[in-house]
Amino acid sequence: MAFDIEMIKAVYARLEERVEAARKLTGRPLTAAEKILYAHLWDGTSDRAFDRGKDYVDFAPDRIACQDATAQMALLQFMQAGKAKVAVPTTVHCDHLIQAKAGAAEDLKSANSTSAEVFNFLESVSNKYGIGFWKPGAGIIHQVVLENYAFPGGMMIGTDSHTVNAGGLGMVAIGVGGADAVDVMADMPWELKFPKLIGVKLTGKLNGWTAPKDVILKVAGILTVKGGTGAIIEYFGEGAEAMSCTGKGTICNMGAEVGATTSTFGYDASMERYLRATGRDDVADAANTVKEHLTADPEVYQNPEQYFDQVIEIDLDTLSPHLNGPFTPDLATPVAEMSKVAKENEWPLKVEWGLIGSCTNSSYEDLSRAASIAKQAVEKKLVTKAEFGINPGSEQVRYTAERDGLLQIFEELDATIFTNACGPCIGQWAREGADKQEKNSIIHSFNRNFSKRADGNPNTHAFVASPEMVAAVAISGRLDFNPLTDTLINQEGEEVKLDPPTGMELPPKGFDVEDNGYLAPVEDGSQVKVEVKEDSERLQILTPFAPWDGENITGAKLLIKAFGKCTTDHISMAGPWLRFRGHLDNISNNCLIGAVNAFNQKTNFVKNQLTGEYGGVPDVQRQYKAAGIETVVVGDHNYGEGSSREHAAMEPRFLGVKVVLVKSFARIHETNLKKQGMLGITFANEADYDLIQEDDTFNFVDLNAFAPGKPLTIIIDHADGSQDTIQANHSYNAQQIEWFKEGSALNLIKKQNRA
Ligand code: MIC
Ligand code: SF4
Repeated sequence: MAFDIEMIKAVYARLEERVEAARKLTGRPLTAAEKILYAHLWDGTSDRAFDRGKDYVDFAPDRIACQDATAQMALLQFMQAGKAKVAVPTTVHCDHLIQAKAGAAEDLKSANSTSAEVFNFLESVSNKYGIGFWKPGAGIIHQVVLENYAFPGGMMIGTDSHTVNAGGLGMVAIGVGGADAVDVMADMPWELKFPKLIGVKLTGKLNGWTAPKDVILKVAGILTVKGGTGAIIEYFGEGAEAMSCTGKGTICNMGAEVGATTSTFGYDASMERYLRATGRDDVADAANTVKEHLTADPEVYQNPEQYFDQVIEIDLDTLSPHLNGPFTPDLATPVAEMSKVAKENEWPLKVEWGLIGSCTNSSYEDLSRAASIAKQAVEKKLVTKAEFGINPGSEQVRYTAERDGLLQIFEELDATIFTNACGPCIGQWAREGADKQEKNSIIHSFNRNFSKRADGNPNTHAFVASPEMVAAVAISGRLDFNPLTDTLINQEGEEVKLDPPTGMELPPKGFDVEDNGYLAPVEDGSQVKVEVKEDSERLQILTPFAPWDGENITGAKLLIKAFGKCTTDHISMAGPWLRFRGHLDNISNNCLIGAVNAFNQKTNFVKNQLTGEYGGVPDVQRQYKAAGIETVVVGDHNYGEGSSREHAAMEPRFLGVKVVLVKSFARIHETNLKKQGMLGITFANEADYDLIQEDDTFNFVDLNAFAPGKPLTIIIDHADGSQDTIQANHSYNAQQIEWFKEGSALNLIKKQNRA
């Protein structure tokens, strides 16, 4: 039986009525995404249709998922909310805190000892508040969710940007910061700006070397890292229907890389097959009874231009495999052009590592397709040139793949099988020699390839590709190898060619697993003790942020003007810092250390206006704080792109930064700033970014009249005595202004709970 089947049935029981009501309100046929959104309104119904991209709407998600690196802060906040139990089904997954080094068995053992304190904390908080707990080694959050919890037509949120993976099973699944999750855990509405709708029509059929990954690599090239911001991407067409459910998951997963709120597909036969194969006949049967409401109305897919804000068409018959990168996931190069492009850009052609895994591409089908290439290497007597590392997505996938001989094929190529966990994808990789910072190339099936992400080396050029392409490129050891046309020389000096991959959508003998790693919470958790040691360096009980004094911010100094790309990895780096995710004071020592200072192009080197000396960002900021001086961070476009980690908002808040002023924000980060009581605003005139100088002081003129839709005026004093007056826009609604006033959204929840 599926988890929470009664909840799922209840969603289906009210679906028809709600979809019908939404059709009346909008007066037209609906997309699949709209049906799910309207079926999950907090108030049940609405008296009007929502304005896409404008209206803030309260939703009631069906479930929540958290991973270990973000769950700590989410649950530390939830503990402050004064509730006995979470209001909707919630799970915690331990996957980010396991380093890939020697191989699964050893690595897991070592993580269980180094992070024992954090795992024990998460296990006991989960037990106390009725949260399902997936132990270290059980798998990567999004694969485990797809295998166990996702259901067509459902809505979920998760404290990880790749929560969107569950769109592969027809959900609207959205990545959020921990404070958003706390709202829902505490039985409050969850607010989201009603998304715009992008339709992607997939004609033709995937074939040869082309995989679902290539669809999203292509879409990323078209939309770029911010082209999907504020929108839900809905895929449809014959090409969508012909694709596996986990393949759809891959596509939805990387929708995070174009900034999309989420991505989804209408319910179809591939989803039904996947539900049945993963032991959820009950969900499949229930979904079949409301089938027509789990996909768009037929008119929508017939005339998509009339119903979506933007339509993209991709012909899968002619789509070619892509390699995206380096340093950004939207730099898309078709394999056939790589030889030319790599040479022009002086990207290292020798590939040192091929990594297969991450929440994006670690399904049974992924492993089987990559294994079909690996097998050819063995049979055709090729010597693998690069090293191989594999992270299966879940224990169920790993167990089944081992039973079916897939992992053994990789082992014949001397691959290391790492734990079922994120591993190198999040910098949890003890890569030998990375500290030498040599220029090199690697290829992986992950979703992100920002500088330093996998191994901490800024000179590692990481390219993103499908698992089968990773296998082929790693075997050849060449970035410019095109398996469609090129040959390789084997041990016997013969010229051989790799045949296109073959794979299995689902294991022919069914999935199997001995211990899936799940721990159910006790019925009544009131007696469960949660321990946080006073002197712990990994966990710290939160102290509420101070409320706003109602005055204009004046005399605020510039902390840093960030130049170019400033992702959450730049603001709050992962890798070695993951260990401090539950300790706000300690993790604040990584605050903005990866951001490039626009005045000297260096990282972690900013001017302290009080002393005139240069120092690390956290140090300088702590000095301002000690002197009682508020500060401003200035940034470029899509500031806060990437992860959902709210540490990127909490750290500056904790250290005393008051304002983040940028050209534009990534959605999750903007919300995280608001939730933590920060002032996140945008230049009304983007060119004003250029006016900001190193010794600037900021004075707000009308913040004391802070109101929705009303721009703010800031007078900037420059060191030479001159001044500029600029306008800043904001997107705070009345409720969010309350968060700002109270000091944080959590402060407001606490106040309301006391009332
Ligand atoms: C990531 O892929 O960057 C992460 C690590 O999974 C993050 C969450 C985090 O920072 O903990 C994400 O994508 O949200
Ligand atoms: Fe883990 Fe990487 Fe997926 Fe983030 S993107 S959840 S780090 S596997």
